[in-house]
Amino acid sequence: MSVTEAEFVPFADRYDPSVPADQALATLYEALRRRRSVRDFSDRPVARETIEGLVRCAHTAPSGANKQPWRFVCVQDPAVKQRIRAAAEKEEHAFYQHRASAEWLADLEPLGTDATKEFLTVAPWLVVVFQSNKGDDGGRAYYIKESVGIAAGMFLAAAQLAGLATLTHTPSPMKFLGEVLERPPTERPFLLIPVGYPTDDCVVPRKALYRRPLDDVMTVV
Ligand code: IYR
Repeated sequence: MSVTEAEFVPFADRYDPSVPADQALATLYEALRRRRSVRDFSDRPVARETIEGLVRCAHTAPSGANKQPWRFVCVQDPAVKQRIRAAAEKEEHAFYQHRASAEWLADLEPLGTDATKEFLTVAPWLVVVFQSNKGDDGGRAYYIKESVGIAAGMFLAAAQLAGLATLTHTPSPMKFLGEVLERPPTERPFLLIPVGYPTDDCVVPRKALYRRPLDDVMTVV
């Protein structure tokens, strides 16, 4: 047996989809289709162990050469959340006042967003996903955006299954997150995900309910 062969382990005993595909998919689809980006968060707490569970799920993601080029900075400290909010609102003011194009502002109109980001101090957790240009071994990483995007998607799905609300927030530019959270220069902010529960009177934009027909997004050849 060659050295390379010796590096492989049997997979069959780790791969046992005991639930029929259609049934498993129906369960997952029912959960995922209900997900909406939420901006009205309550301050109801979420246990650190739950957040850890979400990161564990995200961390199962595939990545280029399995370098796992992500870091999930989970913020619960009110003072740090306050610093993030102040810096984010500064950028957002500039965005809404002069950085955004007319087309972009028109596209945002149905979402009712503005520069005030109360959720950044109200949500019990802000999970800031960073992309690292170094792999787990300190060497280079590959397909970084793709890898981190997949992990972030899995985080959102896990939160949804756990009955938690999330928002995919991208204050622009996001550079301040690296500074506030004292991350090394090898890490760049990718996505800011407030995690918690919606308020009882939380609303979501009607536009958020719409999904393009499957034929618009799926092609079979
Ligand atoms: N970052 C801004 C603007 C914004 C941009 C997009 I694209 C959205 O889908 C929503 C908002 C903000 O958070 O308000």
